[in-house]
Amino acid sequence: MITLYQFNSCPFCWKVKAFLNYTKIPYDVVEVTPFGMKELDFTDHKKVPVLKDDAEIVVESSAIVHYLNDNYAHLLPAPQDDEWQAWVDNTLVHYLPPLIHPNIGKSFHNLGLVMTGSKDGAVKRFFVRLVGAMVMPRVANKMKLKHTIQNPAAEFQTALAHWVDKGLAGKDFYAGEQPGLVDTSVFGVLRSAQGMGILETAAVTNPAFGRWYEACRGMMGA
Ligand SMILES: N[C@@H](CCC(=O)N[C@@H](CS)C(=O)NCC(=O)O)C(=O)O
Repeated sequence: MITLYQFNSCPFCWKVKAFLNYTKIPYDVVEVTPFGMKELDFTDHKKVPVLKDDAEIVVESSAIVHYLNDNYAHLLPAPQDDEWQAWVDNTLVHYLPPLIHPNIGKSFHNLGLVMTGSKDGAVKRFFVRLVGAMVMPRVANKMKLKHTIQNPAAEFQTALAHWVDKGLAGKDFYAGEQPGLVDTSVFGVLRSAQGMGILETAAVTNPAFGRWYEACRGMMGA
């Protein structure tokens, strides 16, 4: 049985979930406590996602997706898959923290959205949300400096336009008529921001992006 150890707020975890959902591989989810990560006591890797497949432990989202594809799904690779996967991990994902956590108030609000389905008790949920809202705007600021992001909203729109123009390039999906690995990765990281107004704004500004996103959403889960 496959178990995914994750944070519901984590874009890399959503990348794996989008792949699992699209390829209909059954899996369980364990929500990891951000402080202490005691659920990951079985591994020295203290980042999510972590995948357990019976005795096999796989870490790092891209390695997990490749493991799942090689062992279960067998989606065919498309040209330049690796370049786009690298763009997702090294460029696209960096815009999300500054957009989701620009300040404590917005961060608190958005963390509430991602924790809606949490099975944790109310006290733990509130504590995780409060501490998260105090920590995440600082993390987001560091990310802006590290990746020289000056205007996250505008640069995010530019990144999505790049995806639509050069990635989709007039096709329904990157892989053609059906989604492939890259579609699940792009959709997955973006899915972590669903319901926060960011993607909804992007879909109005860039309708081709909106159509692709909604099509993926229907096939890759909630
Ligand atoms: N390169 C890793 C990145 C994973 C990552 O940064 N996960 C974050 C959550 S989004 C994490 O676990 N942070 C906890 C920490 O650094 O203590 C991957 O693709 O899996």
